[in-house]
Formats: sequence, structure tokens, C-alpha cells
Amino acid sequence: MSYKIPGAAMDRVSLLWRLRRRARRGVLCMAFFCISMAVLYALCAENSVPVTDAIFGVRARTRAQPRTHSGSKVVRGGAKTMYPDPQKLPGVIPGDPHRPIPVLSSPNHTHEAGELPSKKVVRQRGSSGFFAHLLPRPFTRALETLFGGRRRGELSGRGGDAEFFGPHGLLGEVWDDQMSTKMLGNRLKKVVGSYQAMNKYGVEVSEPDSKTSRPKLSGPDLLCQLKDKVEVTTLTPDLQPFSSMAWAAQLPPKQLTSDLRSYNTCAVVSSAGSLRSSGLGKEIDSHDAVLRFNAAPTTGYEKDVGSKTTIRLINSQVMATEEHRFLSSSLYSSGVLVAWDPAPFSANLTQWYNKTDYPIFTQYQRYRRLHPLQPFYILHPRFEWQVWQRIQDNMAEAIQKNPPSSGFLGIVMMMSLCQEVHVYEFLPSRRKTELCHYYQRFYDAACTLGAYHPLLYEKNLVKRINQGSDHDIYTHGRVTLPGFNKVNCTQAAGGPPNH
Ligand code: NCC
Repeated sequence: MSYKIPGAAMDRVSLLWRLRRRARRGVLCMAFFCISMAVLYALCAENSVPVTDAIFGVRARTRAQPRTHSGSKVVRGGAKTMYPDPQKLPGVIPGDPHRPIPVLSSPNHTHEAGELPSKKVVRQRGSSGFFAHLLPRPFTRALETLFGGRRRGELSGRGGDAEFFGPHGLLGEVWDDQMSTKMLGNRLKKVVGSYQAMNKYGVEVSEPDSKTSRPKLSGPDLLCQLKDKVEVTTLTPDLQPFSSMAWAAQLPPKQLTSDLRSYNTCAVVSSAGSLRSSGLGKEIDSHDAVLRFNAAPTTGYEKDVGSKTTIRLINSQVMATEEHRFLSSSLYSSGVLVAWDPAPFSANLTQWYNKTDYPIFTQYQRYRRLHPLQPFYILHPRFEWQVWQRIQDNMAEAIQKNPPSSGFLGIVMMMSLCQEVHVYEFLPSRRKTELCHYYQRFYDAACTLGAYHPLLYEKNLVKRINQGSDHDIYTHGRVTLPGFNKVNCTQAAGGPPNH
């Protein structure tokens, strides 16, 4: 018995077939499109971040530098914020929280003698797998980015930041006081180069000339120069334009240096990732005063960073961006607070007041209303540029025309308040790592080597004035500096320097 499909039913079947075929073709096309975009993304992310941004609308940034975030909401009010262009510079995205933190040397080491980091770690960083030997480099990089969990901006292999940090990397065992941006990997070189070319704050100085440059000063001479030419000054209510403003009564009437007693021993705790597994907590807490920075916590990290906080130095970004919850977080409500904001190089206080990077004054007033009894100072912007000038004057190359990092400002501030200062992990120990902060899981070599801030040069300077041993740096990340009280400038190299 023959069975005939009626014409209408035939049409329906073939229509279904056609639809199925089209759907399959559509899915294949979509898959092909997605894969090509992913490969293109991985290749661009590796080689040219601005191109990637343009194509994919990704807002890349090097988390270690710009004072303004594209992603962070700024609590506005009063002063207008100024945004520098560095948003467009190459950067990284936060690291994968499930990846182990790359501690580049043995974790239980703090109090042992300095043995060299193990070979195991070298393998951990360097292995690119079987395909690495067969495929051309851009493809292996793209594959690593797509499937291997490699973070964007982290260049593996030659010329990358890993080579800088690795146990046999350029950074060496202990910081060399002649470090130069020329030694950086390509990505950071580009970022730093852009900042060096930028002059957001209108810095007016003649570029150092290698032929006529001054001879390198000795440690004692440098200390004298710092002592003589830098003064930690804070804002007081009598200064113009504040004297005519009602809220100025909230400013401390006296200078920070005259209010705070002179401490005997002080610890400055950088926020570096290399503090992880350091076991330095007890040692840090044994000091009379401990300085910490920005949003660096102690809870949960006591073993490595201690729990005492005498002074917290914060930048205006921390005060103004919502993510830091400056007004409500208990992190800031104990100890002495000191805040700073980058000011134009030759601006007077009125010009700065009208052109702060972040709304420091609005936030200050709000905070003071909530915590009227907590001592809270604002650094005079003259101080940041005095410190900057000392760095530039002692470097053979042009440094970034941006204020020094909070870390270096804090070191100089503590040298004015203490008899002896120990600085931790500012000069990286054998635990040196691309991990930016000990309390966060994102990775960027720029946190340690600098991008926006002239951090590399700050570290050169600190290395030159260090009175401790290289061994202390290697094992503890510890630098020993004298308080300015202890610096005798009549003995040092026949008198005070005359720059
Ligand atoms: O990262 P930050 O500093 O808070 O660190 C405090 C100081 O520790 C030293 N440091 C930090 C990390 C590292 N791997 N090595 C180091 O030597 C530096 O001396 C650093 O100053 C700042 O200087 O204020 C900075 O603040 C952050 C950020 O504003 C705060 O952490 C709040 O989120 C800046 N990051 C960004 O702007 C994205 C950073 O550039 C400098």
C-alpha cells in the first residue's frame, strides 16, 4: 500500500528542514565569530591595549597609578575633579582570585639566613607548555590568555615584568640604587614613558643633562639635603584662603610635627604584596609608632603586618571614591589621619583649593563632622613638591612629573617625627612579587616599580640613604633610616649641600 504525503504536509516538512539548516548555519557563524573575536581580543590585549579598548570598549588602566578611576564613583561636591588621560594607557585587570599568589621565594624565611629562591618557582613562572615550542609566540600568548588564566598585561617571557621579578630577574636580589626605566619591560616602559611626557601639574624644571649632571651624592649628603630642603607642613586655619572660611576651624591649629611627640622607633609599612607570608607582624608592632597607607587593613593580616596603627596617610582618592567608604568604614576612625592631594606645581593654596584632583576639602569637612575628636591633618602641597624636587635633583634622568607616592611622602614625614625609622617592603625583599597589595588579589608590576608616581626613583633614593644592610632588605624587606634629628649636617661631607 503506497502512502502519499499530501502537498501541504510536504511543504511543511521541507520548510522545517530549511529552518533547521539555517539555524545550524547561524549557530556555526556565531561560533566562528565568537572564536575569531576572542582570538583577536587576546592578540590585541597582548600587544596594543588602546587598540583593544577601541575595539572592545574595555577601559584598561594600570591600577597602580592614575589618581582617577574610570570605574570608581567619586563623591563629588565643592571642588571639581580633574581626570588625566592615563585611563587610556596600557593596564591590567584584577587577577584571578582562585589563582595562587606567586610568592617568588620560600614563605617561611623571615628570620632565616638568606638562601637563594628555589628553582621550582622559576619553573612555575616560566612554563608555557608543549605548544610553546611549536607555535609562533603571538599564538602561544593568545592561548595562554584565553585558556591559561594569564592576566592581561602580564607579559610572560622575554622583556616581560615576570623577568624583572623572577629570582634571576633584573631586579636582582636587592634593589640597585641605579635603577632606570630603561630596564623595565616593554609594557611598563610605555606607561612610564607616557607619564614622563605628560605634565598635568605644570612642573617647571630643566631636564637633567647627563653631561653636566651633578655628581651622585653620598648617603649622608642626601640625608642632609632632605633635612634642609624639605619641611613637613600641614594646613592650619590661619592660612589663606581658609582663614576666611567657617569650616577652617576644623583644621588643627598647630602643625603635625609640633603636635605629635617625637617617637623613638617608627615603622613604615608599605602595602606591597611581598608582605604576604612575611611573618613581620610582631616586629612591626614592637615600634613606638606605626604608619600605614590608604586602605591597607590589619585585620586578618596581623601575622604579616602587625595590628598597631598610629598614623594613616591617605591620598584624596581614598577619601573621595565610594568604594573606600571613607566616611563609614572603621578602618580610618582610629589613630591620626593625614591626607594629601596632588596640587599644581606652582599653585598657591587658593589655586589648589579650586583645582584639587579629588574633592579633599568637602570630604574632610564631612569626616570632621562625624569624628570631631580624631586628629586629622592635611599636608601642605608644598611638601609633596619639595620631596619631588629632591628625587629629581638626584636622578640622572627625567622622572615622572607627578607627586611622589604616599609611601615616600610617609617615609620623609616619619623621618621628621622619629629618631629611627624602619621601612618594610618598600625595597622588595626576596618575597618580591607582582602581587600589588598584600590585602588584594590583583597583579601589576607597576605597583612596585611605579607608573604614575616616580616610585622607581624614590626607591633609588631610599636605597642610597639606607643605613641597614642588604641582607636586611633581602630577608625582611627592611630599610633603616635615621630621624632628621639624628642627622648631623655639619659633619657630613663638610657642611650642608647648596643646591
Ligand atoms: O597602592 P598604595 O599607594 O595604597 O600603596 C601605599 C604605598 O606602598 C608602596 N607600595 C605599594 C605597593 C607595592 N607593590 N609596592 C610599594 O612600594 C608605595 O610607596 C605606595 O605609595 C599611593 O601612593 O597613594 C598609592 O595609592 C593607590 C590607591 O589610590 C590606594 O591604594 C587606594 O586604592 C594608587 N592606586 C591607584 O590610584 C589605582 C597607587 O598608585 C599609589
